[in-house]
Amino acid sequence: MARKFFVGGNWKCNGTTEEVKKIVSTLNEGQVPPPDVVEVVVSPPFVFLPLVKNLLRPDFHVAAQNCWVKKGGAFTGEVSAEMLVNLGIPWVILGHSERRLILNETNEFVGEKVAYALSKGLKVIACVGETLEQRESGTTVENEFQIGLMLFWPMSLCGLLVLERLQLQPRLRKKWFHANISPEVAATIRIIYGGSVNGANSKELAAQPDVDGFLVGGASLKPEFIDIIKSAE
Ligand code: G2H
Repeated sequence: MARKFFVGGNWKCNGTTEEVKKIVSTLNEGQVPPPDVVEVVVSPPFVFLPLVKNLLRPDFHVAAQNCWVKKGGAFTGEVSAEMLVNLGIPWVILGHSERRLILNETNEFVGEKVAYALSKGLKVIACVGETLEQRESGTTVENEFQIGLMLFWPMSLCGLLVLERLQLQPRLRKKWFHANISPEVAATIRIIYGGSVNGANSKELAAQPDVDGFLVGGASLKPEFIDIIKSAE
């Protein structure tokens, strides 16, 4: 059975209240395919989550961009999975390449975060990927799967992000999950692509084998995000 296409908008560390309201207004007015065809999830910075959740059309959903690795407490500056659940935030992005590269989040740390978030009922957009340097040195994305994903297996992974390079796709086809995890996971997991997706390239990217959706950064702040959502059709 065809998997529902997923389009995530990662707003990263951008926006003022007024800008956020404008983006939401554009989204709310957008003519897009119905929810049984495409699942749309936008991810504003933490401070705007309640505002966006309250203003956003009901067929779109919200995601946090991160959460703490375990139960909250004396962890200054962190936001726990329990808090997201308490606010009614259904999704969380974990292991984004910017957090791995800039904040030194490791596979093990990301794996623990994913496991904890799933255990609290959050749906997870788990990000893996590789830089060109890692790729050329043989540190492959499969290693991230093995180290990261095995830590929190069994799980019900709701989305899976592949960053940086579309050339990764042939190595990430569903057969990898079939061989290394289980046929059931291979049948249900969604592989979503991230990295410079925009209104001009989304249609072609969506037609690639085993691309079940996108995580969109910069273009998700612009009206072209509606065109990207439409590429699900
Ligand atoms: C990769 C991606 C999604 P962008 O970071 O987060 O962002 O579409 O801006 O490349």
